[in-house]
Amino acid sequence: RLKLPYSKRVEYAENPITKKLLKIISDKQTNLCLAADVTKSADLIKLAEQVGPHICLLKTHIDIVEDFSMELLNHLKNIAQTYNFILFEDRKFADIGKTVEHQYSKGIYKISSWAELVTSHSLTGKGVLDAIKQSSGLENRGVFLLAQTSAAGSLIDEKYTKGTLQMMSEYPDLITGIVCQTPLFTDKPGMIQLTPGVQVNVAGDNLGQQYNSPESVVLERGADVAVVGRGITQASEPGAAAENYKKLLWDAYLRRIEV
Ligand code: UP6
Repeated sequence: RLKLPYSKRVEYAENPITKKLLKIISDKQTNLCLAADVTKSADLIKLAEQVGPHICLLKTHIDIVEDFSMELLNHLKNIAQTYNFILFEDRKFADIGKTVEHQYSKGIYKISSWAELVTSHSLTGKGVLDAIKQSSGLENRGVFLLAQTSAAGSLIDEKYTKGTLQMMSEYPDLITGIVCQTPLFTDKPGMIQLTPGVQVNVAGDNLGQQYNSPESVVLERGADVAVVGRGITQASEPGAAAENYKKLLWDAYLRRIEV
């Protein structure tokens, strides 16, 4: 996985959104995912417009938006189409299958209706994946499973991480990839490693977040797509900051496949 260009990995992917994502990454030459963690609809729309040209994924926590409406999602869908990126809800499902089925498709957010990608914990086992699979149909939805976290003092241990990778292997048609911090599955070019906790010149925050540089996550830690939040959202010019992260991450990727 680590030495293959994104474009060559499309054929290994079994999930359609993984294929779509790999194509977007190659076409736009960006392996940057924005963590669009803002709490007002207008700010989210503005951010998506500024950063859209530079990202492959726009990751939301839709439940932090104070003035949420379906109108917001129509805006985001349009922007995603204009700039060719994928909407990705970082819901981190962690309940029994039946409850996840409801959380995925019902309630005010109706996540399955607009997010082509979601995150899920592996904590409660396969029922979660069966629930998502049942409600979405296989054609156009993908899941990132969380196998490690960037948070300090996390209770996730090696056994949990291994078990998560086992789940990934059992659902190759549904799983787009794994959220993790180290290169865990180098033998699977059809799976994407998504790595959050990325910022330049900052080590962490006061709530346990731990950051690594763009170069280190791609070259040492095996990231295929890097998640950057506050490094972009809190910059004076988010568009310019995103462009800078895009360049740093893409250069690191070029070095990785060439070495
Ligand atoms: N995220 C992490 N670490 C994980 C999993 N997910 O930081 O292990 C998510 C957070 C946030 C984003 O929920 O949306 O990635 C990181 O944002 P930041 O760059 O502002 O710290």
